[in-house]
Amino acid sequence: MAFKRGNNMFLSLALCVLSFTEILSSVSEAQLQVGFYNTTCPSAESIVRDEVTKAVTANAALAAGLLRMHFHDCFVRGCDASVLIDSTTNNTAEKDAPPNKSLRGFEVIDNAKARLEQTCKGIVSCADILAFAARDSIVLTGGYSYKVPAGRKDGRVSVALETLGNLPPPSSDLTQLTQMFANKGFTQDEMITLSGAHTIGYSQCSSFSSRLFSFNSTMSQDPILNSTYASQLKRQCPQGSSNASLSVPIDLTSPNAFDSGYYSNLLANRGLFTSDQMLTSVNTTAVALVRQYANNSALFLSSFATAMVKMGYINVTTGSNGEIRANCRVIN
Ligand code: HEM
Ligand SMILES: *[C@@H]1O[C@H](CO)[C@@H](O)[C@H](O)[C@H]1NC(C)=O
Ligand SMILES: *[C@@H]1O[C@H](CO)[C@@H](O)[C@H](O)[C@H]1NC(C)=O
Ligand SMILES: *[C@@H]1O[C@H](CO)[C@@H](O)[C@H](O)[C@H]1NC(C)=O
Ligand SMILES: *[C@@H]1O[C@H](CO)[C@@H](O)[C@H](O)[C@H]1NC(C)=O
Ligand SMILES: *[C@@H]1O[C@H](CO)[C@@H](O)[C@H](O)[C@H]1NC(C)=O
Ligand SMILES: *[C@@H]1O[C@H](CO)[C@@H](O)[C@H](O)[C@H]1NC(C)=O
Ligand SMILES: *[C@@H]1O[C@H](CO)[C@@H](O)[C@H](O)[C@H]1NC(C)=O
Ligand SMILES: *[C@@H]1O[C@H](CO)[C@@H](O)[C@H](O)[C@H]1NC(C)=O
Ligand SMILES: CC(=O)N[C@H]1CO[C@H](CO)[C@@H](O)[C@@H]1O
Repeated sequence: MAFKRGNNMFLSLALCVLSFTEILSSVSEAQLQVGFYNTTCPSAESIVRDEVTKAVTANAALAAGLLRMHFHDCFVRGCDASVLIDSTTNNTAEKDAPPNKSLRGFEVIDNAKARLEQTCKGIVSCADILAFAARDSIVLTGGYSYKVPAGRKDGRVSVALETLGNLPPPSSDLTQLTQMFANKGFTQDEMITLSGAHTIGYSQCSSFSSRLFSFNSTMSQDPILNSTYASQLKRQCPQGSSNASLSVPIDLTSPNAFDSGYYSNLLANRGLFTSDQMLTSVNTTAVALVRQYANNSALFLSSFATAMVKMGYINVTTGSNGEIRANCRVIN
């Protein structure tokens, strides 16, 4: 009896210790930390900033490319740099799926990674490099800076088909957008905030040409689209052209400035994608936020920074899971 009780006590104590360690480790595995590389690679963030600055100075449009890449990374399998992996003979990777069209800036990440491997080999993950680079791109184009919690590990899987169903197409309506962002833990307001990334960057014609030439069976042009803007787009993107090198600014007024111009465009029916324009076309709650952002760029910029930190947490792998890729394009 005494033995039994003692045994039980020992057992429950052991269980207690076990579950306590389990809780500790699961907490630390779910957590990212600002300044994660403070001691292991103190120059990590400045090296990334330096490479992003060089690239964006040479080609301002790369800022948009790097921001979009972080989004495409996080929405597919979490922020694990799966978007950077090259396809192999056996595997078609995310970057070779249709929504990858015009992803750009891969070489900026490669350059940062090469320097980081020289400075602190095997320490800084590609997923963190992407998160830093997206923040730096926002800052370089005039957005608000924010601290990037880090400590992500790189994944070992990248599957082209997984982009479908995780990345919303530009033809999405408000319900679809709200749902696809809800699937990643975002509210409709946060979806509207993150869509503001379209204040910088460019798009190929194919992402919106149906709004100009084949809207539906009775109308060739989307009637919401401002007709002056539509004419301008038709000059830039002639019907039938499949030239992938043609591109137009998503925010026609300031494609390299991180401002609230995107929302003003929506209110003037100059949203480039259906997915953009739908933010003002059906739901009064959504329109109210668009108006607020159009009228208060400081509110937009600070909400955007907050939403980016949240995006950077989507299904991250940390601790002993995952790896630190030596080359961001190939799993170790
Ligand atoms: C709301 C749903 C979204 C849809 C439907 C969407 C769709 C698109 C499309 C179709 C393009 C143009 C691709 C091309 O044809 O060249 C694009 C570009 C871009 N997207 Fe989005 N996107 C969405 C959300 C986001 C988010 C959340 C971010 C970042 C936080 C983002 C950042 C960008 C940037 C910066 C570009 C310009 C890229 C460049 O110039 O290289 N997008 N997006
Ligand atoms: C890294 O250093 C910064 C600045 O001193 C500090 O705010 C941050 O908490 C530190 N992070 C870690 C994980 O040590
Ligand atoms: C592709 O698959 C074959 C057979 O499963 C395997 O032998 C080969 O190593 C794989 N190649 C790569 C690059 O993964
Ligand atoms: C994380 O991944 C799980 C499946 O592994 C999925 O059910 C969940 O929705 C994902 N969470 C986010 C925020 O994407
Ligand atoms: C085409 O779109 C217009 C404007 O949204 C709409 O009124 C009309 O019913 C649509 N026609 C068809 C055939 O879907
Ligand atoms: C479209 O925008 C132009 C200014 O660029 C404006 O003059 C015109 O009234 C707008 N059209 C409509 C239908 O709102
Ligand atoms: C495609 O567009 C680019 C950029 O405008 C242009 O330089 C190129 O000549 C075009 N190619 C063709 C085949 O029209
Ligand atoms: C508009 O969006 C709000 C906030 O997400 C939602 O509660 C409401 O049901 C939506 N209304 C319509 C008509 O879609
Ligand atoms: C913002 O709204 C106020 C009225 O509430 C208006 O006077 C002002 O012009 C607006 N500013 C912008 C940039 O739209
Ligand atoms: C930049 C890039 O990797 N583009 C690829 C996107 O996917 C298509 C196939 O859907 C490839 O042809 C492109 O090379």
